[in-house]
Amino acid sequence: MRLLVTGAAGFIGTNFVRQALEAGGTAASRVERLVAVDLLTYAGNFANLADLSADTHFRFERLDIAQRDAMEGLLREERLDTIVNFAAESHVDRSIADQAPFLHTNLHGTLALLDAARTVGGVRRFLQVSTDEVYGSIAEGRATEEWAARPSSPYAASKTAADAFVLAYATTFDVPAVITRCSNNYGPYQFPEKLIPLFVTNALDGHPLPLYGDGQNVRDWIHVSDHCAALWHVLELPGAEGGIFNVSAEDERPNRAVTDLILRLTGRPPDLVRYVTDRPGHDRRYALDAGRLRATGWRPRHGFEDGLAATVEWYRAHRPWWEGVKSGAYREYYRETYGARLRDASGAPPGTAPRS
Ligand code: TDX
Repeated sequence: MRLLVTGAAGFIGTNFVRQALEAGGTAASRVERLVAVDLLTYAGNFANLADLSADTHFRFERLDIAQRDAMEGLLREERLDTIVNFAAESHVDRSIADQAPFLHTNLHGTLALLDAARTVGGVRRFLQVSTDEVYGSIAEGRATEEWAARPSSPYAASKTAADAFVLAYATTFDVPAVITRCSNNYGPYQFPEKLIPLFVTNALDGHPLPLYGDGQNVRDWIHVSDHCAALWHVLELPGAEGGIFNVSAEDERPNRAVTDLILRLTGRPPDLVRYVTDRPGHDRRYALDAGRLRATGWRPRHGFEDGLAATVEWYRAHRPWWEGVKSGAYREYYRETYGARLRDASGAPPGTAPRS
């Protein structure tokens, strides 16, 4: 494969690239060339990939995927035959504060990349990395790929719109595109604005854990390395063009239960938990049916408890990484998102008596 990986310095992109190029990595033998692109906005971090620079298979370019001509040039120059599009603004809370970057990267960026692929030709597979959020909140059962999209947040709407264009380009222009929709990821290199890395790093520092609403919203968790293995699997699946594949370990948990595990793994007391004002439009539950992908032979390898314990250990061992990330503009973001909410917070869920 001669790969273009966009959003390569973000959380999932980093794990995917490292799986490809690390010695003994699951995909190393399949990769002839890997061109990594990232705009290095707040959540992208070149340090995640810096040690790979000596690898002759690897090239890094700081670029915006919405620059269609630059993308076309790269595809031509490097004769790339496979595209994996991770590049995205991905945090729901940020999309509520300002949807403009989400429209730019998630929709216009994906469209630019699709159009570059169509123009150049020679691309054997275009993999769009999408999300379970396109299905919206799921009251009962597990969403299959046949379910209609019902996005709740501006983030989810931008990913849904991008999925629609991917399918349109597959149908109208024969771009050999595939969409994967994954459940919530956790693991190394995740930016500490998402639930797990935020709570793990706050707990390690003895800082409060701001739990939204009643803490009973449910998410379906998968270790990032299982997600990445699923992507390699789908890249090589014959006849997958035009298809959609849910990716999930089908392991759902209420947020409070995840929080309690984090407290146990970090040895912190329950009174670190603060119930704060809920996220507007907060989806109650995500749950995916990954039967279609499992039927092709893919299986997740990490159980949640073990995967989370390893993740906590990773954050414990990589304090300089997350302390760097949590400085500067992050502090401003944290103050704006949590400052007032934490001042008004309670140690007990809304509508119940405080614990002490
Ligand atoms: O401070 C917090 N407190 C809290 O209670 C944060 C950041 C989150 N939460 C809750 C909200 C959700 O119910 O935890 C749950 C997980 O939240 P996020 O980590 O923000 O993820 P979520 O909104 O579920 O979306 C995630 O999964 C789908 C990713 O952020 C998306 O990028 C992905 O597409």
